This record gives sequence, C-alpha cells and structure tokens, in this order.
Amino acid sequence: MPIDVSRLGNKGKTFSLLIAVVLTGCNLFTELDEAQLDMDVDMATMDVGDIGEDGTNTDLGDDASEVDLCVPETDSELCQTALLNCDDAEITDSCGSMRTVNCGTCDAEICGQFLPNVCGCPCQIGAQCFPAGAINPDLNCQYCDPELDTMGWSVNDPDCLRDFPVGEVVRVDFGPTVAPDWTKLGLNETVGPLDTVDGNPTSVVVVASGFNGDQNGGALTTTLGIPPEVTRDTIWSGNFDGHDAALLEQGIVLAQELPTGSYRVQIFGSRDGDDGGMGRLSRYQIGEQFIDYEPSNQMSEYAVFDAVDVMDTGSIELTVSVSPDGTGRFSYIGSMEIERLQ
Ligand SMILES: [Ca+2]
Ligand SMILES: [Ca+2]
Repeated sequence: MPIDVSRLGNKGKTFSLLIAVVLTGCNLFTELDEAQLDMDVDMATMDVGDIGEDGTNTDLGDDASEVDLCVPETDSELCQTALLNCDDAEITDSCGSMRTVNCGTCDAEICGQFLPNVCGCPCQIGAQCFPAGAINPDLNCQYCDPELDTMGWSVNDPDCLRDFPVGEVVRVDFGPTVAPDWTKLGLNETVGPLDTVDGNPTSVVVVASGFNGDQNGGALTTTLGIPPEVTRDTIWSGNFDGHDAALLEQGIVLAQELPTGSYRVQIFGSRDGDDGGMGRLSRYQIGEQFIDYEPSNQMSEYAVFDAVDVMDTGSIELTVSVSPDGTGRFSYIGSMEIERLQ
C-alpha cells in the first residue's frame, strides 16, 4: 500500500525520513555486501592463480621451509610407479625434477628385451629362459628367435639333425638280453634316437630287418671288456636247411640320420660251438666293403670298418649274411659301435 506522508504532519515527516533512511540503508548494505563478495572472489581467484602456473607459491615468498613441503618419491617408488624394473632410467618425479634412477636387475630375463627398462624373456621354454640366439642344448639346429617364437625353439631346417660330436660313439646291443648302459635292439626292432656313450643326444636311429631269429648262446667272457649281456646274445640270419639256402637270407642293419662325415663301425658276434664243423662264417657288408668274420666261439675280435663315409643319404646300411666263402648255415651280429671320425 502506498504511503502518503503529507497526511502525517511532522510525525509523518519524521516517519517518512526514517523510511527513506531505512530504505537507503538497505540499499547501502546491499551494495556493501556485493562489494565484499566481489573482493573475496577476487582474492580467491588471485590465490589460486598465483599458486598455479609455475608450481611455486609466490604468496609464500622466500620462505624456504614451506617450499620443501614437496617430498619426492624414493628411487624404488619412482621405478614402481613408472612400471620399470631394470637398469638406469630417467624419470620425472612428482616434484618436477628429472632424475636418473636404477630400477634393478633381471634374474633370468633380459632387460629391455621387449620394452626399455623392463625385464622380458626372449624364449621361455619349460622352466628356463633362454637369450635370443641360444642353441637348443638337445638339438643343435634349433635356436631361440623371439621374433618367431617366444615360448619354444625356432627351427631353421625341418630336416635338421642333432649333432653327433666327432670322437663320440653310439652303440647297440643286438639280442634279447638287456645290458647296462647299452641300447638293446631285439629281433627286427628299431631303436633311437640314440645318445652317445658320453651322453650327448644324437638323431641316430638304428633299424634291424630281415633277420630270422635271436639267441643267447654266445660268449659270457671275452677279452674285449664289454658286458656278458652284450657278448652272449645275437640276432641271426640263415636257414636250417643248409648253406645254399642260407645264402638266400640277409639281415639288414640300417643306421639312419647320421650327419655327413666319416665313421668307424665295430661289430662283435659270438656263438658257442661251430655248428657241427660247418662254422658260421658271416659276411658284413657296407657298400663295396665287406668283412668275413667267424662268430663261432668268438671271444676276442671285432670286425671293424675303419672308415665309412656318409654322404647325403645320412645312413649306413650294413648287411649280414652267411659268407659265400664259408660253409655255414647261420650268420650273427651281437653288437655294433659307430664312432664319428670326422
Ligand atoms: Ca644283449
Ligand atoms: Ca648282443
């Protein structure tokens, strides 16, 4: 409702003045409040701005004790935060300083194999980590190439052969009786890959085929220093019907997967008695070379091929038959040792 101050007399004038003062005062307070608020906001804005940009608080002036409030991480904390775990790395800490810190060493893994300053395994094979370029200790033509395979060996030759170190020997014991540290090869069986006598794995596989029987009736004692379980037993090729029929029989011993090189082949065979005087003259033949050898009561001699060259075929084929120069019905082989000469 409008107020008519002319009807109020002096009291009315005084009242109207009060009203005016009150109204003016209200307006004044409002303006003061807004000014104060503006100032507060300005100060708040100024404070935030001054602390921001260069990371230092200029409001704090030269008071060194307050600048030191930024506590940097330890070296290990820096490495951990940056997900680095090996060698020296340059990392900027939370206080803005670039620092060179050592993040440690790798155990079996390689630092920086896949990412800088991070341990990584080039080839994790089984429980072991191998560096790039490492050769498979069991197969010399396989190697670690992490670009091809980080969990296994990479093969550079599908027909690759395990090494057969020069000067080492693989050997088999023909016949039914097992001998310590020898590989038994029974009648027309296949054995391998063989380890060398020194324990190195090779790719050599030996196959016997075409033999007619086996027996245990050879020498238990020899002058050769090989076990009786090796010397006493053999596999044989022949025919009970006589020498002529036996000539038609042939056993084959095939040693396969031999690296190109030269080999010495040493054979032993023994059978008690002489088969009623006919003897057991056996012919061992490799390529053009042959040796006639008498197993009857044998206890002291080997048949030896001094040098057998293995070319691209990678195998040695030995035939066992009765010798045409003898009269026997049966031929025997009891053991074979193959030494790599070169
Ligand atoms: Ca044996
Ligand atoms: Ca034997």
